[in-house]
Amino acid sequence: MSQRTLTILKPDSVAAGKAGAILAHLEREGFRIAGVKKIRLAPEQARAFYAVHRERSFFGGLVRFMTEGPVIVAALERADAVPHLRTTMGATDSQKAEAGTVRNLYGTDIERNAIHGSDSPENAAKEIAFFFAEAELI
Ligand code: IDP
Ligand code: MG
Repeated sequence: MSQRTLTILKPDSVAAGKAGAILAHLEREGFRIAGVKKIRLAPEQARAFYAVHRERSFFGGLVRFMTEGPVIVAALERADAVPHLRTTMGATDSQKAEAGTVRNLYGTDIERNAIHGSDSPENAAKEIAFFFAEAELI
């Protein structure tokens, strides 16, 4: 059964001109792009998106990073999209991400790690609705 997940190509990826390469990597992994847009997150939006981390010491830095420049958000579809995207991304810390993963190839460290991916089907549905109306997904 096909599943949807949300990805964000973070400001580091977009600024480095790697958005196309990362989307191509995801398509090679069998993800279909159901919806995509380039936006600049407002601080309030970044705080809301990462609200689960608001008590963490890295929250302020994360919000600053996510709002420093434009991002590309995309709703992706394939079988087991949520776990498969997490595997394709690699570990949170780019320095520890497995060889050939998006974070290993394009990330820098534990904060500037190139890409976001939803961590559960429930959060994927919420995160997709955060950025897309159902009519924008094809
Ligand atoms: P994930 O993106 O692999 O799901 P989370 O733990 O959900 O990782 O953290 C969300 C984002 O917050 C990470 O992708 C990264 O950009 C940032 N982050 C996580 N842990 C740290 C940290 O210890 N220091 C700085 N930034 C962090
Ligand atoms: Mg997470």
